Amino acid sequence: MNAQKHVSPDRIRAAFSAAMSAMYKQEVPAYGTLMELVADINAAVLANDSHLHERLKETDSLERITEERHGAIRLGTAAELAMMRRVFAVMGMYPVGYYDLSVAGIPVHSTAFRPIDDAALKHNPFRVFTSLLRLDLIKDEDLRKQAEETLTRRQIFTPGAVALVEKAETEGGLDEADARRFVEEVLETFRWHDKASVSADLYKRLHDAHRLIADVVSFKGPHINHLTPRTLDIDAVQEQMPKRGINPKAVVEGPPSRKCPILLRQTSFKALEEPVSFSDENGNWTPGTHTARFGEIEQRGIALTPKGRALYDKLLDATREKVRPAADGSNTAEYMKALEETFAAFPDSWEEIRAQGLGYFAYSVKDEAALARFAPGADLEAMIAAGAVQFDPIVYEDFLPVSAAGIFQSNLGDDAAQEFVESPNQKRFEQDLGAKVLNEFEHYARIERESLEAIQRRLSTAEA
Ligand code: OOG
Ligand code: NI
Repeated sequence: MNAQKHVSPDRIRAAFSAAMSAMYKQEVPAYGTLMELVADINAAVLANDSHLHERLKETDSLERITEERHGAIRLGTAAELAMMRRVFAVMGMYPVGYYDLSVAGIPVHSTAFRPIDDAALKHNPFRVFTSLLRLDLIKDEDLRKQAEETLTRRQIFTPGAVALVEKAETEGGLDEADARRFVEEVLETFRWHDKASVSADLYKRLHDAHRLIADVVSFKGPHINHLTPRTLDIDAVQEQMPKRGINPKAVVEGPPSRKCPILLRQTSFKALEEPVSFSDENGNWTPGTHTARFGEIEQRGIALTPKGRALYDKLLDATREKVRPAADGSNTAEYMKALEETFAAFPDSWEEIRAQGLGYFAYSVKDEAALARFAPGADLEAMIAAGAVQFDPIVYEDFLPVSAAGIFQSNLGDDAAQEFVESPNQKRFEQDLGAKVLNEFEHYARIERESLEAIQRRLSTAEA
């Protein structure tokens, strides 16, 4: 076989991410405006912070700083999810994490398809937060059946895309020309269709059951519903969105702004009401509107251990018990204040976060000469104290269910809050997916452990 002629999955993913960005900017001009704002603010932050500027240059990520980090889609059937897994695998993206959104009144469960190892993330970090609609949570049986029937009739992948996935699987990759065609074919699945595949009447009934159900069932495919670049100052972007004519959601999701950032902060501009048309049985089109597509930004911090995550969840719950952020923004200042006050209980230095076992760190050699004085099996704390070993926070590359719910809600219209019975069902999700998802905590723990093992190996070889 001619493996040497195969394009690396990382390069296919990078090409796909760039193609998605170009398509989405054209489809949703407000997203282009958001990208410009993010680029301006990132440039301003870098101009004021030469240390950060140097670090990004060293880690080779300066040029790619405003490239998209993730996007999101919502699928309708198990078969779509299983095929989507195979499509993403061609691009080196694998399912990580299980997110149950039913807790937040949204009838989906989700995973994120993403590059896993460090080199792949550095090459191109693009992930797709992928949700599967849970028709089992629709009470109206008749409507559920109609939704199911509508979904089984559609084919969201082009024949070309399916053929190229099969080819990549049997041949172990794609050559240059096939990789280019693959990106073009796969892009079609994510494209917006303003002609709905249901009647205005069915759309309304789906919409009344839940806006998200209408979004998934009524169209030919799972249009990309947002893309998300990285910002170096999320509060500045949030504040300046209105000045550029885009309407931000009420609050930034996640932890407050801190010296030592933890997990993930994110915010979005609210989804736009867009013209669509519905078909009737005579083939006539009736005009209407649909609200689904938006733009988002994110800023990431350290990955937390289960202990750190439990503390984060506890503090977030405590904040929301004090002030529940209103969708109309009427208590935003109050909420942000409560958030900051409550999170004062979360240590804000890397030393303390490490000492309390709240976050994951990667360890590396800081000073060879100092390290040479230690024997195999040496105590980590002693090596750190001697300046031989240093630790750096491992960046959280995954998502947060409460934040995701906040992003969903603000983009479904502010009246969309609804109750569903909380019913996580990871087993069912994995059956539908045709694979197990990687547990994100185990993954970060492994990165940390491997960094420690590498140091111990250095001690043994130095001895020999
Ligand atoms: C996905 C919302 C979740 C995030 O960044 O947490 C998400 C959706 O609205 O389909 O993308
Ligand atoms: Ni998102």
